[in-house]
Amino acid sequence: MYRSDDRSDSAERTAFRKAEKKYKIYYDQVKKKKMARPVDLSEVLDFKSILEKYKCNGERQGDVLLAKCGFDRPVFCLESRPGFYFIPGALTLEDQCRWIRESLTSFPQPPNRTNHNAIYGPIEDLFVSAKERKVLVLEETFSENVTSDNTVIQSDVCSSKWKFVEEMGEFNGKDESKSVPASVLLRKLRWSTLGLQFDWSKRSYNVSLPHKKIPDALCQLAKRLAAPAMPCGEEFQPEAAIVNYFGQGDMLGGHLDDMEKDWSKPIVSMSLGCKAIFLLGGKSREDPPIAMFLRSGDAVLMAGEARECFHGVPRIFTDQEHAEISHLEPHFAGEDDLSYLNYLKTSRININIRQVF
Ligand SMILES: O=C(O)CCC(=O)C(=O)O
Repeated sequence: MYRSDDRSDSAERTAFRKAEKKYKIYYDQVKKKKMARPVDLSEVLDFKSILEKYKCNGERQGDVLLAKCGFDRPVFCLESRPGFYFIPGALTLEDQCRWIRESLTSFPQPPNRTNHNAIYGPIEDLFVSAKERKVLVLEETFSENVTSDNTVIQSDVCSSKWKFVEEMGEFNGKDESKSVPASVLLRKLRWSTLGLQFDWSKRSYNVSLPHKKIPDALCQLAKRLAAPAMPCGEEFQPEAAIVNYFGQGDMLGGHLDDMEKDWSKPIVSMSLGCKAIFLLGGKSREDPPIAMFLRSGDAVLMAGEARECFHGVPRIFTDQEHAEISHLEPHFAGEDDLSYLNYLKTSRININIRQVF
């Protein structure tokens, strides 16, 4: 699994790891307050300003080239990383809001799996339960034994199931090791999988696991975004997606996405919510990675040789640190939407969509 990044001594010394350490968030205690340590961002590629400069003077900027692909907005690529494409502001505001909502409500719903499955089994309605301050508790039923004097005693647990209950009432008095607030589970939601389900323990797609198709509107969006990186005349077929959820201080360690059969087809990766730093390395962890900002609405495509490149997300910026989510805030300002807004202020969501076969 990518989050348990390889931390052997040799991995610690690679150029990729050095960059991760450079951009990762560290905190200092300043006058009893926890403050994010300032980091030098001068080498981070900023496609938003590259796009603005391009619109003004159409000039090429260093390693960055404009892809000639007939897409309806500028698509950039990197001369040193063939197969990598960056589409700044690819998603409309409406799309960003829609997929943020879906990522928190429908995408983690069973039969889609999440990182919580391994411990709690399938969990229904996590986001709504967090909003309603519910608590997940382990409900156990016991087998009953009758003693010789006809006393009924409860003995072994014969079945157990996690279920949400109201915070007050039923939860009171429960054993705390067998209960967890929905809000904590929402904060600890790291991934959900759509379409064909990925089996993280085997690092492969398990077609026998029950699954629903990726929603049609998301497929259409992915097909449109994938077009600049598709082999001529072919259409992208979205079959699986991983939704990554990042909270404050979370990172996604350097990894390769190598579980799909055909690397000529791109991975379509969309960013939502707080700004992040993305590291695009080379084929070896020793290759110094290129750092770039990812903002809400940006899309990245990785196809061909870029599929063989290590990549990861060492840092997200929250609303206290120029997360650049102010354009989203008015759209989640209604009373019913405050839970989305509270979540968004310290979170980033990434949806990456894959053609598996
Ligand atoms: O969060 C991102 O932008 C990258 C996600 C990613 O690399 C992955 O899920 O493989």
